[in-house]
Amino acid sequence: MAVVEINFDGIVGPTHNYAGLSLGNLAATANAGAVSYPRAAALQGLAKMRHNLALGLPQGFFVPPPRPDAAFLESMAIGPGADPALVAMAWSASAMWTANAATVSPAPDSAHGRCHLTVANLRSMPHRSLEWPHTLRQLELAFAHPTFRVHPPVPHAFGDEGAANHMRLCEQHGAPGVEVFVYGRSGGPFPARQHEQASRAVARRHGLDPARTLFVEQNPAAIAAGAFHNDVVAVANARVLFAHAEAFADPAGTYAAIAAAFPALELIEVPSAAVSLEEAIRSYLFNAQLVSLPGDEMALIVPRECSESPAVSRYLESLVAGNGPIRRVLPVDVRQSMANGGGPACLRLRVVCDPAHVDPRFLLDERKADTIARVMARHWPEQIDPGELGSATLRRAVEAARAQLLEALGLQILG
Ligand code: SUG
Repeated sequence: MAVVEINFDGIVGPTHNYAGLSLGNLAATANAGAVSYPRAAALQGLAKMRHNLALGLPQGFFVPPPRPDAAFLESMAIGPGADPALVAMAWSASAMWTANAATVSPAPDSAHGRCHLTVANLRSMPHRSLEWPHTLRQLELAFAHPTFRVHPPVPHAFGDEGAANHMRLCEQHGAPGVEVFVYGRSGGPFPARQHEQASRAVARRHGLDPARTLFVEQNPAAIAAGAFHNDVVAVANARVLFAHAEAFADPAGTYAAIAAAFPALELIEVPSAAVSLEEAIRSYLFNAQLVSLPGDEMALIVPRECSESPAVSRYLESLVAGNGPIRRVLPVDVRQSMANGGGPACLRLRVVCDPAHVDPRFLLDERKADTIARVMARHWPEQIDPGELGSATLRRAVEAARAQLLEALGLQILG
């Protein structure tokens, strides 16, 4: 079978909640303390996966880690009366945003001829720093075939947030590509989560060709405006880079460097006059899945919130009416995730490989989606008030829910 791009979405865990844990993520901060709807959130995520399947795209998934995180509760001696923020960290369902699970370099880009995955340490946010051990176990299982190489995180001194700060341009997915790593510099009101030295270490580990590897700085003003990851303001697929005019610290220099390494580049830059940086971040226009459909037409899978912004709607109409490479705009409803700052692109990790080399337990088809939906409908809590986090009754319910999912998928080994 040919090499294809597979999107691996994170199944939304049964503890999905709004605890306001991510400084610099404006949606998550605005919704801190709100009641969440884990069942609806999980079904929305699953519907997005089915939408991709219906488009003829291969689809995979990852399962949520055990939450609450017992090792964290114990090592921090979190007991009754503890700071609610600490309790919420242990209960976070943030592993659903698999764009932050790892950085992936497909085999054609690597001197080793293997597909490399480096698990992200996510060290900038305490709740997210708890994700990597389970992610590592899961990736080692899903990608055990010798054509893959799964690496543990880079040292925690250097923050790494995975594929959310990484873009790839190529003629076709299976051809050698140019990989663009986007890092931030600290200094603004919010943390810069991706460190340059982490990106450089990942590129070295993956055996990338320096002539086809770029390191570019994110615009500090974009981080200050709420673009805590590059994928909030830019996305790439095949020959296309779709970016906001204020995404990079040096936009002209960035485009010139990419074009020098990849002359076939088709740049679609959205000017601030058409969509302001604030509107881009509010609507998550760029946190879209830019995908090549069978037949090679390109589609932009955007969150429904885009249609609520007159400026973004106008822009998208003109985009499709023009003669550019993006031929279709397809809205999806992931509102529960969006309220925590996670759009369609945050919910997926792209892996370019031969599907026959992936452990089939992590690949989705309609029948399996029906099974997963049944487990969610039956076992995922309908709603969670953040005040309930820490409750023994809720803990039993969410642990049982996850166990049911693992059993239905034959993945008890991750229990
Ligand atoms: O890391 N939100 C996530 C959203 C991640 C989005 N991912 C990408 N852009 N690729 C984050 O800020 C909020 C959880 C809370 O506050 O309860 C949260 O972790």
